[in-house]
Amino acid sequence: MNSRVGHPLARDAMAYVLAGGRGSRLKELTDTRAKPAVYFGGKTRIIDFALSNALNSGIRRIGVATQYKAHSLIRHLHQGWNFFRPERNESFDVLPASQRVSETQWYEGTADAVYQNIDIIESYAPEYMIILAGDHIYKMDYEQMLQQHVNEGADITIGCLEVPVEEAKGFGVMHVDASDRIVDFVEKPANPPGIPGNESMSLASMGIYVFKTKFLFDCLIRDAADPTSSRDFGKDIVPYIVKNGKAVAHRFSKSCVRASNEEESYWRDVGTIDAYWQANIDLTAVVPDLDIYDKSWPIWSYSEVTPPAKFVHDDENRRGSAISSVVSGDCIISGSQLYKSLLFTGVRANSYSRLEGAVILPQVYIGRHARLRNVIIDHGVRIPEGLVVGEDPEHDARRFRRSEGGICLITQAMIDKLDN
Ligand code: ADQ
Ligand code: ADP
Repeated sequence: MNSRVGHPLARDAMAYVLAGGRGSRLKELTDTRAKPAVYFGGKTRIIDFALSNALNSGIRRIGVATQYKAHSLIRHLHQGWNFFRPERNESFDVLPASQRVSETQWYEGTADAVYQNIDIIESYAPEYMIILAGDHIYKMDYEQMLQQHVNEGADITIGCLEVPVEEAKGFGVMHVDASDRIVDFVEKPANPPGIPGNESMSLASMGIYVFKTKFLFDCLIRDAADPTSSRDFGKDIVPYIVKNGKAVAHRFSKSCVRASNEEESYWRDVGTIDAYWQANIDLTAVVPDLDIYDKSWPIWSYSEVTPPAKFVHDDENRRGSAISSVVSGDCIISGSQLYKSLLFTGVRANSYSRLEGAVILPQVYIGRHARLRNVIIDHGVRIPEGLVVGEDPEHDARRFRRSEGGICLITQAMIDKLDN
């Protein structure tokens, strides 16, 4: 199984990123943008992780299927992912649900989002397809998965990881035999089965699938002719192949790209306010589990040219300072203090303000004397002078979106309603 077939398979593969989902548990953060377009980690958006994995794995053909609120996602892809050249056999296609097959039809499910673009994929004649979700944070070498797929002669290879049983309800859950062949698969089971011998954990699908292109097309065409199908990989395509073909599990631990001193294989869904806040704040740790400074596996993104971040000792003798924080370009921290916070591009924080556990999206302005603890502040919000958040939970919950874990999400609409 470890023997490699020698030739890099990534160059014969096309990555197809499903980026149409809303991610409704992120609440107002996905009111105007799709989950894959949500900002993450100071300079990047969530989708950059799957796309960078594809690029770093050697894949040079990429398609991105978009649907829900795709404006800022499409703009980001055009700005940041526009360096693919047809003369080098490279391609990058943004594929909005554009009613190519029928004039009234959006993408029905994830399988339909591929089916409706079969002709575009065919025009590039990739030998393998790797289907990815555009909404997870992880670093993975897909070449390893392609190699396993070919070595095993599988019909489908599914990326999987172990998750606690109580969290497995939101995943496709599988059983494998001793050779990691999948013998059973249930999509989002109410009572997720545990791993034999380790009942507290379940083997969950990461929603990453490798196919030979021809086999995938046959499956999609058969599925499209079935009026009872919901046209979804997890609900329809995968269960069918597990039953009628050879489905193999690929363990994420075999192909995750680890930071040198890290034990854990890092994968996060960041699908809730709490998970999103935590994964961003984790980057302020002394040695974060996710290494965004690793030059061997860079996370590519659109990044505007910015002046450097600046820390100002103001004329009233307040020191602008940041401790254990991540601060992006074009931020000016003037006479205010940051602790364990992550600032995206272009944030202005003014005198006497204190931020702790703050995830601040681009172009936010923070007025004087603000005290903000455990917050996420959306793109472009203007925080009024003296705003205090994170000291009175009930008061916060009346004004802002307060999560179970006590994190306040603040948008401009919420600020506009204050004092009215
Ligand atoms: P879910 O997490 O429910 O399950 P799903 O809603 O199917 O994921 O979305 C998968 C990806 O497709 C997401 O990136 C989403 O943005 C995108 N998407 C959703 N609907 C789309 C559409 N109509 N057009 C284009 N893109 C769309 C899946 C699998 C599970 C697996 C989990 C892992 O079904 O088996 O465990 O992913 O997260
Ligand atoms: P997101 O916050 O996900 O980027 P928005 O569309 O709400 O989504 O982005 C709003 C911000 O993007 C605004 O600050 C605006 O100045 C900027 N913006 C809007 N349209 C464009 C564009 N065509 N090119 C560059 N920046 C833009």
